[in-house]
Amino acid sequence: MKFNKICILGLGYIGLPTATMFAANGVKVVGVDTNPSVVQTLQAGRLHIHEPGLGEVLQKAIASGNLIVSSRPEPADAFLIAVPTPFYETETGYYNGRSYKKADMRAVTSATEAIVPHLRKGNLVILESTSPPRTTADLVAPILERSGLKAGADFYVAYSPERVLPGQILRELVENARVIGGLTAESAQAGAELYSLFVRGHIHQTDATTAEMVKLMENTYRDINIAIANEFSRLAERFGVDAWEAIQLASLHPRVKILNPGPGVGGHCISVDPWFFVETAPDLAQLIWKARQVNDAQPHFVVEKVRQALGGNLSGRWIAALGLAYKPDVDDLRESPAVEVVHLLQKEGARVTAFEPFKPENGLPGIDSAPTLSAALQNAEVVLLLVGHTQFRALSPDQLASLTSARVLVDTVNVLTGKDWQSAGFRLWRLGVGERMSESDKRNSR
Ligand code: SAJ
Repeated sequence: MKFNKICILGLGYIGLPTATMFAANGVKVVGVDTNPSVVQTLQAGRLHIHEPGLGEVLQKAIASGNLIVSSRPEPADAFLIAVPTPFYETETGYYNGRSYKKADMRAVTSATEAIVPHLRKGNLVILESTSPPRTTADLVAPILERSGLKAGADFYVAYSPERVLPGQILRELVENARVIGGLTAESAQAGAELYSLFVRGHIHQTDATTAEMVKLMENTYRDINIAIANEFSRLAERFGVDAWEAIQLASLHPRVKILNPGPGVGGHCISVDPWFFVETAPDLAQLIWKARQVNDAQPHFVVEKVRQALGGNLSGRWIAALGLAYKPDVDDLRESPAVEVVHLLQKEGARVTAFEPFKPENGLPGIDSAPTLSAALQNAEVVLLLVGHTQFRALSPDQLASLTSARVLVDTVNVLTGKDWQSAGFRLWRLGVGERMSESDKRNSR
C-alpha cells in the first residue's frame, strides 16, 4: 500500500513522536489535537510535553513542511488514533460488593467519529490507544461503518499497541518490536506496511483482539511484579530485614528477577491498564485486581514510614517532599504515587513543601510547590525522597546539610544508600528496611 498522507489524532506522548517519525521519513502528516493550546504550542515549534530529543525532531518536521498541526482531521490514506484512555475518576463498577475503575473511552469514540466524514475506500484506520479487549471490533469498526463503508472489506482496521518507555520514546519507537492486529489479515498487512516506514524492530501480525490483549498483558505483568516487590518491602520491615538486599540476593537465582519496591505505581499505563481486564472480566481477573489494590495502598506505607521517622506525630510537622513525577527523569505527574503521598501527609496535618525539578513553576493545585530545591528545604524537619531523579541521586551529604537544618531523611526509592549520611549528622530511613532485630527479638515476635 502507498501512504502519501497520514492523519494522526491525538498529539500526546505517543501521537506526537509518532507523527514526527513519519514526517522525518518523508510522509505528509496532519497531526490533530482537540486542545487549542496544544495546537498553538506545536504550531510555534514548541513542546507541551517533556521528552528528550523530541523538540529538535519536531522543529525539523515542521520546517520540512511534512508535519502540519491542526485542530481538525483531513482526508488521508491512513488514520491513526492515539488519544488517552484514562479511567473515570468518580464512576466505578461493582462486582461482589467490591468497586473497580472503569475505562473512559470518550476520547476514542469522538476521535473515531471525527474520521467518519473523511473515510474513503481503501483507507487504513489504526487504533493505538490502550483499550479494553474487543474495542477495535466492537466500538471502533461499528462507528467507522456509519460512513456506509464496510470494515475489513472497503477499508482496513487494525489495532497496534505502543510499547515505548517515556524518557526513551524516540529510540524505542524505531527499535522495539511491534504487534499489529488486524480486523482481517489484509488489515494487519496494511498496518505492517505503514509502520515499516520507520520501525526497525520486527513487526508481528495477528488479529485485533489478540493485539489489544497483548498490550494489557504486558503492563499487567509488570504491575503484578511490582506489587510483589511492594509486598516484600512490607514483609521485610516486619521481619527487620533490608528488602533491597534480600531482593538483590533472591535475584541471583537464575530464574528469579524481582522488581523494585517504591512509593507505588503511577503513570497513565501500568496503574490504569490492568483495570481494563478487571472491568471486562471481574469474575476472572482476581489476582490482577488484588495487585492493583496492593500498589494503590503503597503510599499509605510511605506515610507510616515518615510517621515513624518523626517519632509518631505528623500533625504540624514540616516536610520537604522531593519529586512529584510518577518516575525518575520525566515530567509526568499523572497517577503519581508521590502526589498521593503528599495528599495523604496533608490529610494528617503535615505541612508539605514539594519540589519537582521538571515542573518547578507549576506543581499541582493544593500542593505547595517550591521553585528550587533550597526553597523546598528551608523550613523542613524531614526530607522525603519520593522520586529517584538524577538530580536527587547526585546529592551529597555535605551538600544537603548545607541546604537544610533537617537531619531526618526518608528514602522511598533506595537511591541515597552508599553515602555517609551519618557523618553529616543525618538519620536515614529507607522504605522496605526494618530495624535490625536480634535473633531473640525475632523469636519473640513469632
Ligand atoms: N515502578 C516500580 N518498581 C519498578 C519499576 C517501576 O515501583 O521496579 C513504578 C515506577 O516508579 C512508575 C510505575 O511503576 O510509577 C510505572 O513505571 P514503568 O517505568 O514501569 O512503566 P511506564 O508506565 O513508564 O511504561 C510502561 C512500559 N511497560 C512495560 O514496561 C511493560 C512501557 O513499555 C509501555 O509502553 C508503557 O507502560 C505504556 O505506554 O503502556
